[in-house]
Amino acid sequence: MTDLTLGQSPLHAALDFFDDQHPPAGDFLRDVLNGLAATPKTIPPVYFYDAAGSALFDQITGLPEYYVTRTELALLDRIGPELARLAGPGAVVIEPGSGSSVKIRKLLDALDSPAGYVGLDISGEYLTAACEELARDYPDLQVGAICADFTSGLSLDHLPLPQGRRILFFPGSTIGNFEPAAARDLLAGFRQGMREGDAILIGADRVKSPATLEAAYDDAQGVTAAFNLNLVDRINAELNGTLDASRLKHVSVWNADKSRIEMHLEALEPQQFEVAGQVFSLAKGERIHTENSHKFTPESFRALAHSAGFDVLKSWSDPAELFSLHWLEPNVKA
Ligand code: AVI
Repeated sequence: MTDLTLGQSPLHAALDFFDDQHPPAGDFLRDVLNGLAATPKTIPPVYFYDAAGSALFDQITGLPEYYVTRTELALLDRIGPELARLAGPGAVVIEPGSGSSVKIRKLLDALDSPAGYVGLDISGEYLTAACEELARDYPDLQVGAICADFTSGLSLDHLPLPQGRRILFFPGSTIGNFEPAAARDLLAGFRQGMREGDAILIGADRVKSPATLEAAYDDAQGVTAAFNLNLVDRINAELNGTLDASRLKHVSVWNADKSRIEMHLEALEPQQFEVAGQVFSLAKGERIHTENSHKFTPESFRALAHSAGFDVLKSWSDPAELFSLHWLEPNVKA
């Protein structure tokens, strides 16, 4: 293994390299205090994913109303041979925000003798565990891990990667959780780390009936509500908060103007609460905005890709046109 951090990090025997870029930890306290002082009140969705929130998100991916994950998985199965042809032999897959091991395995299994896999995530512990498991299961694959914040761009040039074509894999419609300008900046940041001939395989959820969308984000079993309300538990536990989850309700609404599902926590009655000694109040019906999940048409997605310097070479959808995967390649070289 090449330990690019020269001894600052634990050794990960199964990996070919571990590049710890020491991403700055998000400042939960600062972001919550600023967000609650703003109008409307807001908390960034990145804070959903503590251990309890990540477990709830895993449950969401299996819910009958949440068509996103199963549709994308079925699509990956269907288009596997085409992906193998597009990527060619010996590709190196790079996964920013490395997530579901089921999806990455489907992709690796579909490709023609992939040469490498690099997972990139802000949480080093989770990342290295997932990459090590992959390295053990795919002994012919060179596997590396980068502990970094992928929203600050990709820097890959210093890494001992195999020669093949690089394919960035960004599934799940995570792109939809970014505001349009941030989504463009994110893709443009990816593009800077790419060479001619490299590609992105990206999942993007589609615009569909508001009823289907709202149900996907407000399921009958209340798992998405628990996921949203878990933020309250996290604030109370970690930031000395006094929010009362029983006086808040989970709301999911389709915002047609912005083409996005929004999740909010809505006050059932007027209330005051503290976070880290600061007092806040909510009027009855007032909301704390906790997440945006943008949905795309083929045209709006193509416009986003173009604005970040990519051409959409190929797009695939399931028969019901719920979800799409797109193959992007950098257009004119900078
Ligand atoms: C992670 N992300 C793509 C999910 C989504 O669909 O926007 C997060 C989520 N929020 C509620 N349900 C799922």
